[in-house]
Amino acid sequence: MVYYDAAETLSRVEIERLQLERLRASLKQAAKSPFYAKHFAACDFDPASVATLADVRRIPFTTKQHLRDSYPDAMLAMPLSEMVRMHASSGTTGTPTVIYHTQNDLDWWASLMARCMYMAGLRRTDVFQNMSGYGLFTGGLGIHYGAERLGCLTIPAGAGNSHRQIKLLTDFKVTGIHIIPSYALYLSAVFAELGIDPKSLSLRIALVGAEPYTEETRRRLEEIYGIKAYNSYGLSEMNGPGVAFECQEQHGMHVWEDAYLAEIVDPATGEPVPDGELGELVMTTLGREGMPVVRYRTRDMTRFLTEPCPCGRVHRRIDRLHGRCDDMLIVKGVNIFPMQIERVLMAMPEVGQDYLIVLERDGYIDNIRVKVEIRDEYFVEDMRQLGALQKRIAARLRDELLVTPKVELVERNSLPKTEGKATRVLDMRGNGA
Ligand code: DLL
Repeated sequence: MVYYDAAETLSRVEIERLQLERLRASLKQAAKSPFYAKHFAACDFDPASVATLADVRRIPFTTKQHLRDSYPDAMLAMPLSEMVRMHASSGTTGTPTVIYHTQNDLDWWASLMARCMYMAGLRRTDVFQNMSGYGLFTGGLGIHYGAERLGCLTIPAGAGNSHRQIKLLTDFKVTGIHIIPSYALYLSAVFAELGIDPKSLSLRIALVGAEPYTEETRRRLEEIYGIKAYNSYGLSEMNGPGVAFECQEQHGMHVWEDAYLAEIVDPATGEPVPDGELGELVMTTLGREGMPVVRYRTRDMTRFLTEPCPCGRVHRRIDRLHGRCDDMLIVKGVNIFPMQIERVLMAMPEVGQDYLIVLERDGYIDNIRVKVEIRDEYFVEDMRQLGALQKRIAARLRDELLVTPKVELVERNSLPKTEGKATRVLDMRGNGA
């Protein structure tokens, strides 16, 4: 195995020994914060009593609401004067959640990030363009410091301004990029408009994450750009990017278990699910000193992959994220994840790079309408052909979802665009939906 950090080569026994040692230290550190002092006392939990990794289950979960209630700094385990940076989650609803970092925390995060990038095949000789928003969003600075730590020439392009992105990519012979999947799809349409084939650039590797996407989308991106696209998972509460990342096998993401303790639980009961079964990911920081977070309910649905990874790393892998538990739509009594819809659409060559799911209420009945962008060459004037395409898409969606959605074909660039993560679902059902 070619590795960046010796921690990648640890055996299962060594990982678990290290985790226990770090968990004990981390819980002791957490107890210094006003929030965890109270949280632990409320359940009569003494960090010194932890003898096995399973003992963590005696601690109640930390939720997003706890983080909000601790706003702005009740989770700090060290004085504010020791903190050198804060980030806030991209949460679109309510009070943002703030995460603080000491210099040690940032150093560790940067080296975890560099480890991910090296694993994906990037080296110090690469020219790396970070196309995600800088600022409070961790995809900017988080990835940026990782790329610099690895030694890449790092271009902090930020989000949006597609013509400038393409100019930078071309003029500086960029070989590696970080990009969110919805923007990568959108940018490919801009390339097409400009008559530039992205394959003619020097690009080799893309780090793609921060929002759910399907294997079909990955394949589409790899084909359009002529690259390898690696899935990258993280969340602000656990630093940001660099939590779990694909190796060159591109089959599930290794969670860096020397830095995080991962559990997968039944979202309804909070009990662990058997390995291999779908559940909600729960994460604990094992090394963050400024603001440790214990048993955080991510709301993200995934499963542990149980087969050993051919790459040789034994850090456990999680499956591509199925979406968040709160993203699940219930239409006519059927549970639907938006990613099921994306999977069907992105496998169809006639479908362009964008779509929108609209939930509507017709009297007492919920309906699902999918607006689908169609590629220019298929947007013909012959109504019969368009009608047939519409029917074909609806039939494929029905096979996957078991309810029949209304399909509306739309022209390129007619769906609303955002600069950050895409909004895939528009709920028009009004209150009480
Ligand atoms: O999105 C951190 C990040 C930045 C990850 C850049 C990867 C690349 P937040 O803004 O706090 O942090 O959003 C975290 O985004 O709980 C997931 O629901 C979702 N998410 C992140 N990565 C993936 C992924 C950053 N690869 C939330 N697949 C998480 C699916 C993802 N969902």
